[in-house]
Amino acid sequence: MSILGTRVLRTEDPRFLTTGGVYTADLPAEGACHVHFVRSTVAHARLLSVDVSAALEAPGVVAAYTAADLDLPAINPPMDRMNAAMIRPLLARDVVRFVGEPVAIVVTEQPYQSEDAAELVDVDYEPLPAVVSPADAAAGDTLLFPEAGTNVVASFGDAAALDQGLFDDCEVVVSRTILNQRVAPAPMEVRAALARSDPDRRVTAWVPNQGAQEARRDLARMLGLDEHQVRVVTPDVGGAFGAKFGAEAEHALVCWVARRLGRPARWTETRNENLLAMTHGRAQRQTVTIGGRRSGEVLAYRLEILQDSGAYPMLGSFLPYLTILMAPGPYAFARAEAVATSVVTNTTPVSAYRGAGRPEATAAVERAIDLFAAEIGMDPAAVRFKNLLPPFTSPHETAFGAVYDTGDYPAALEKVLAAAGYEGLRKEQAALRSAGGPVQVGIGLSCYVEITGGGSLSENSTVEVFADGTAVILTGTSPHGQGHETVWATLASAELGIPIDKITVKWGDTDLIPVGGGTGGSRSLQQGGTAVQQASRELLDVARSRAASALEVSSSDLVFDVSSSAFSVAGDPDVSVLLTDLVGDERLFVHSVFRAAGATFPFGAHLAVVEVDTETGKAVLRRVVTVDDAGTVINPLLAEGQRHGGIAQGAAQALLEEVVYDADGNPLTSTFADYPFVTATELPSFELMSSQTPTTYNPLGAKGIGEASTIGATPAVQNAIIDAVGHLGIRHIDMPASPQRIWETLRGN
Ligand code: MCN
Repeated sequence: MSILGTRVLRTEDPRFLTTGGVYTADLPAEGACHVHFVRSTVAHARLLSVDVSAALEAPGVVAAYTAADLDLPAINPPMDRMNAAMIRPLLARDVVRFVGEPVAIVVTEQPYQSEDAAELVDVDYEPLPAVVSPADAAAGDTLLFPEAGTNVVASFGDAAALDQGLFDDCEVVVSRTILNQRVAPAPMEVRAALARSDPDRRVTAWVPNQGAQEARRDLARMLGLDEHQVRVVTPDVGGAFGAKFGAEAEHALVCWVARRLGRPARWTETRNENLLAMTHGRAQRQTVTIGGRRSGEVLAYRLEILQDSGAYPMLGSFLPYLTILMAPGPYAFARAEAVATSVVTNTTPVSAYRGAGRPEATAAVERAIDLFAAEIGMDPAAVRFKNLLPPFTSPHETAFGAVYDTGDYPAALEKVLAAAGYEGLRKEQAALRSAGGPVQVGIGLSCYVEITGGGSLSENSTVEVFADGTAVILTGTSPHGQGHETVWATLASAELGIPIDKITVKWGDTDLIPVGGGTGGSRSLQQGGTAVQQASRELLDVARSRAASALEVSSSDLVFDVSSSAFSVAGDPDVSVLLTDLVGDERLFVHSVFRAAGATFPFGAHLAVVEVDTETGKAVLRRVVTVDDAGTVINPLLAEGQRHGGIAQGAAQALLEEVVYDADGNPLTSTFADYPFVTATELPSFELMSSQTPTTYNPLGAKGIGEASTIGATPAVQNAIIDAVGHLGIRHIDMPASPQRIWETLRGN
């Protein structure tokens, strides 16, 4: 029996649970100096002067720099479609645009000396009006980049061309503006870098990231170097959630300091800096309009998005593109439209965060469906069944150009409803409502389809077998909690018969693996894992011809037995040769590139049960029942782990997480005392249903699971909270549905 599809234990865990990982901050670096960033304390201001002279006299200070010392160009927006005038100097020059933006560097011998020295840096700000809300940014009264002539980074779709008659034949139309709030990725490991300038002026940078090759590209671009002059090495990474893709200004500046001083330089930010200056996620204001018949058919849907990009265009400005791509979700709406505008504001830049654009699409349409159901007085499950696309096995193209590969959306919802005992839950709710007690129960649903592996469709892998019975896999993906070491070894073992514990997986060193797409968009298994399987199979082909020579038979007469990892002559098992014995003077390895036929579209349904205390506003999550169909599952243990983490993160957005600024752009959530994240005590055990609808786009049949549950959980939990108080006339509560917000809504504030 194949080990694929079995619950192979994570081979990573013994090390993490005993000696612990080796993170960037743990790496030894003799003679390293410490980089500290002096960050703007004002959201929007003219920088009149930055004076580091007093800091230079402080104990242990090696150097201090301002923008005037830098010989590096400003960073251009990452995509052509973004406003090209919105450039970012690596250290603020002339203007600061968010609290936390680096304005100076202080370099010290010891880390503890840097904060005292940084206090002595004298920055003279002339405050400018801060633009905090995206609506104000869109109004354009104050411009962050006057030279750009607008605060708009990019637009998607033509708002002026929206169909005025879209809802004409609808019996019922509901419209609402809802918030998909700004959240902080908050990985356990904060950002860090260690850089060394090599004698040949190459720079080696150790950076926690999601893909060394992308980080190298970013560093080379920011440092004005060719890629071959930069080597990136990825140590253990303590969580990333999309926010460690590539490299940021701070990473490049650490490299610059190392080159400038000719000695290693290192930086590890504080948690406060991380919450201030690591990119944030989500941050969309959405207006949904939905219309249809009183019998439950939705005829038309419109989504209008205002995306807060933060102070500088990054991937966040592009996320509405993905939100629009997935706007109608799993539904067969007759007509749908979506448009978006991304604007800059005086806040921390926004980039990818688990799901990156797709959770926002699901949140919008799932709220819209519930608003419509409430308006026509129909059960939200029944409305969903009326509008879900029927099952399909050959690709289905949507009006927005997404090509859904395979899916059975009604089956996912049916399974979840049955497992949760939906009818019983509704009866319990009715009983509680008629009893009129303070604690009410709500049942929230969400159906979703999302896109994974949508960027580069290719990934490479090298598999090499050694005479001592071991093997090494090189991969272009870059795990940071997903368990690739386990699964990539499992995939090779299933082909080659070499035990998993004899297989080493390597990634994240650009000298060793110059090409790779990294880990993001839940692409790794379907592209990187398939590349490992493909390379292993090709290696067996090479080995087969060597075995044929060794045994003096024709290749076609040979069979490979995985359980013994040996070739033998068909019908004569005694004439055999071990795979590892075929390594001679010539190495036995294969480098292979797999190219997927397309992006894949995982789907599912989530049901959440929430209790809301109508006197205090406190919501308690009681149950989460989900189907998350990611095609063929290679390791159910790991896939379930991803679902657990995803549900927790998704529920946290609905319940409590939010980055908040005051009207002047001062962050109010820059410590973990103010920024709440979810812990096990707030979460029930999750009820995970199994469902596997293979894709035809890769030989494994696998789709991505890394983000799916985050996408499904948020609207299910939000809908459950609103459902708990729906009988009191409440149709919507923005996220996070904190006790205060629920309490205020109940009191009509
Ligand atoms: N898997 C499987 N069968 C499937 C799909 C996946 O067995 N059909 C397994 C894979 O072998 C892998 C894991 O599940 O071990 C996740 O695989 P995949 O869905 O391919 O996702 P990636 O490995 O590409 O992970 C990326 C995804 C993203 S985009 C974010 S954001 C995210 C996430 O993973 N950030 C994480 N999960 C995270 N988990 C941790 N612990 N930390 C993060 O920062």
